Amino acid sequence: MMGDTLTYKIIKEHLVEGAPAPGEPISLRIDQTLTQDATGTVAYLQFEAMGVDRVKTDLAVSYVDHNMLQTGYESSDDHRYLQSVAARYGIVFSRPGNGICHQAHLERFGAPGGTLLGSDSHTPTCGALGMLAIGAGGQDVACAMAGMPFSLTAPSVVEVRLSGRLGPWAGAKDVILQLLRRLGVKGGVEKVFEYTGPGVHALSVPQRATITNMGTELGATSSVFPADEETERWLAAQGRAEDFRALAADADAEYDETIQLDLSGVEPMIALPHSPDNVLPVREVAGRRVDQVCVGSCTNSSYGDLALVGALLEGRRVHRDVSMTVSPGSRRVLEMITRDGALAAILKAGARVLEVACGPCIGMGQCPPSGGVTLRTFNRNFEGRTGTPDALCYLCSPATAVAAALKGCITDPRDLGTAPEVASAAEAPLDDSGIIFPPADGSAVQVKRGPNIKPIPRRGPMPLTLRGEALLKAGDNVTTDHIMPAGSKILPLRSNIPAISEHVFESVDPGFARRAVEKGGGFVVAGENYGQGSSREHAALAPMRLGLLGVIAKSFARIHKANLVNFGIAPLLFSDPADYERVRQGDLLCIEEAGEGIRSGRLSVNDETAGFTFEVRCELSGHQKDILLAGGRLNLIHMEHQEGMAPT
Ligand code: MIC
Ligand code: SF4
Repeated sequence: MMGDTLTYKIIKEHLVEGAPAPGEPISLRIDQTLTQDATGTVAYLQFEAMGVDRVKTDLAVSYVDHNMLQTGYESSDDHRYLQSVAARYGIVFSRPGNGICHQAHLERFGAPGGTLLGSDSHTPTCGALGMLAIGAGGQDVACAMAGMPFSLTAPSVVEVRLSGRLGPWAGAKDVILQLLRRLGVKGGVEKVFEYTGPGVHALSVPQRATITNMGTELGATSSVFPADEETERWLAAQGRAEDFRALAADADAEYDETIQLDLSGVEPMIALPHSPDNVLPVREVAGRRVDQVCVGSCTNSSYGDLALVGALLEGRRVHRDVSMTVSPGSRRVLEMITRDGALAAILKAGARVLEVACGPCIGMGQCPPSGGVTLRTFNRNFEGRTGTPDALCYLCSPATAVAAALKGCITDPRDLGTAPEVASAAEAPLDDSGIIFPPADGSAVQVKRGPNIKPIPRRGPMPLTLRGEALLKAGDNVTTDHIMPAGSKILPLRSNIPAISEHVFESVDPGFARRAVEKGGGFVVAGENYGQGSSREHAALAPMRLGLLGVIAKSFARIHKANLVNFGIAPLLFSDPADYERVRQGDLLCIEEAGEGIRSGRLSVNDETAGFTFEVRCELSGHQKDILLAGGRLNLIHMEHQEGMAPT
């Protein structure tokens, strides 16, 4: 009998149902949840609709970090709603300014060996602490808060065996960019990446977090590091030594795949527009002009990252043609760089310091100039995500970002000479001033709703026949940013599904929303990896509101597929990918006896316009089929309640 991987040790400790083997449907007990404001309002509206009196997980935290501009009353109302709902139901509230959810959770709450479910796709960041941390839609997180286990396909486990140590100018970002170059944005679907080997110990916890954070861009279910002496030291520096527990895979653990990576061979890398896997060594694109440089985001906003930026900018000036911004990942990071002088160096060099928030990463300000080139230490560079449709967005490490800010063009940081040495943490007193803990009994708390907070629309059970137009024919790798854009104009509508649904597919096809309504709903036809990127369930909820019946694609991204099911939209796979070529936008498609087809997993689609029939598959667990046929997860929960059954 072979030993266990770290991933399966945690899975087995939390297993509620199913066989713990790759590909099997399993459900896990969830210890902690996190939400952020852009997905949180809808998550809590759904939680409220479940009629539970208090959260049932060990810990639930509600962060406010995305929607920070408060350009109108909408976001302010959302924040007030989130704070009141937290107090009412026993949820810890992280106030705006306390931190970007993943950085703040890593510092304050993440713990080795636990499970964390978050309504944000970068939740795996806490895998840096030896935690199994998974991103999901808000509905699934709401169910976890209500005490239900989380269902998923048991992942296969890829060992990434690290040797050597990073050279002076190479960063953790370069490691994950190199993996993205090798494996691509769907290389990790239904997989967990588990880091092992002698190279692990030379990486600090925040460096590990950069890697686990961007494992999401591989499409991975999660990424995880062992909990070792470095983890223990780092947790002690956060005043949480008692949360440490040593954890690693068994020495004879068997992996489904192994990738060897020698850290000493990693050189500065950069992702070119418009995909995080479009990666080249920096030196191959050196010399390209740069208009903007942004440091921050949940990927690269730790103390170590910003201390490096401060050290590199010390005594230098940002190039006159470059606008540079720096956003600290947490109040604690800001406090540290204030105390040790890095902040002063950043300011003196001419960079702008933004508030502690996601900021430009989610298009909240700092849209580049038209046709502009922006270099960001972030994790996504999908077309249009910056808020400027024709901007060119590159992703790189903080060192590469500073090199470009100083020179005005893409520059290999090794050209800057000797690399400064920086620590991964600095002294700062522990400070919970940005956190509001809930009262022991919240039953008297009034939940405050603003006029922009609208009830979540629901649809009825799935009809016998699904009939409608192929409203859109899209290609491969459609992102949730394409389906449901974010940015400062649309993000304030996250609590108002009728209003936000008018923006579905806006950047791809401005007429989509109106057409969908006029035609009374229909289908989307797409290629591989449909719905990659964010966990935003708005990318399912808003199309549901427009009448979308199903998406027929060659393959789906994990979280989005689950979100489609949760809102009663059928995720269907072409049995023969060649049929994708034959269906045209505007064709009338009809699926008879849809319920039986969903149950059996095979359905036949009649393209009435073109006059042919093709087969599609519906690959879902039994529970997911129940959800889909009920027209969504909340419907099913209510049906089960009415039948007097406890939710499972
Ligand atoms: C993102 O990076 O796209 C987001 C914004 O953090 C999303 C969540 C959202 O859309 O609210 C994510 O990654 O899940
Ligand atoms: Fe925020 Fe960007 Fe991280 Fe999403 S990827 S959580 S928007 S910083």
